[in-house]
Amino acid sequence: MIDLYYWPTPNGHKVSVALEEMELAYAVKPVNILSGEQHTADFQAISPNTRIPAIVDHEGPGGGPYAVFESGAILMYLAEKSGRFWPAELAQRSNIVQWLFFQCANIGPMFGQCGHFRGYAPERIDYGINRYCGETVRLYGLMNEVLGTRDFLAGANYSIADMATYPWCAPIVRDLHAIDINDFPNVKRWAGAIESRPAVQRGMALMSDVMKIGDPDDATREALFGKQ
Ligand SMILES: N[C@@H](CCC(=O)N[C@@H](CS)C(=O)NCC(=O)O)C(=O)O
Repeated sequence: MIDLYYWPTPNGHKVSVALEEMELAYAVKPVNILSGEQHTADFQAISPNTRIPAIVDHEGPGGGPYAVFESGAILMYLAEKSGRFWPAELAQRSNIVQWLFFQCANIGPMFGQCGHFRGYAPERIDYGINRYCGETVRLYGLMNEVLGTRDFLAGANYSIADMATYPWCAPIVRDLHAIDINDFPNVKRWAGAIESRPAVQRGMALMSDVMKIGDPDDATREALFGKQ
């Protein structure tokens, strides 16, 4: 059994989707990041950077519990463990790892900051919006180009790179980022194909009743960003 330390956000969804896709048994351990539960010592022992998602695999590599933090590392761990979405051939696997790192190093941070300056900053700061939302549009353009040459980010097959990227391009997140998906027809086609997968629908629906993006009150802002 795998414990999933989770809250319904784009980074959380990467792992709920992957667990559903790989048909691995898991138990959800909610970590309410809006009320500061990520800052407890117990959670920090599992996730040193005090961010969700994290997992504890109770049948880990030594036979006992094994904790993994950072969503990209979790996806690679689950793919290796399940043998699913993890091709044996080196070039195919490396393509997946490249696009997974691309997500973790670019899409996540830039889209995240675009959302921060649009939906969370206590005052409007045009420089931040222009910088990060400009990068977000550039990255959509890059994905649109790539997805004009193949069905999925890393090639012909759906992979953990797509599982990592799709939640950041889901409709509720696009709204926050002021992205019109019709400007990026290949991304639109790719997102539609991913959205139609039952495992994606189950993973994205996990705890969706408490999902809230943007518009924080003062207590939530303090839990997420500390005292300003
Ligand atoms: N690089 C990390 C980022 C994780 C992350 O930023 N998680 C957010 C939710 S999407 C979080 O836990 N935020 C709580 C906080 O900022 O205190 C990963 O990919 O796992």
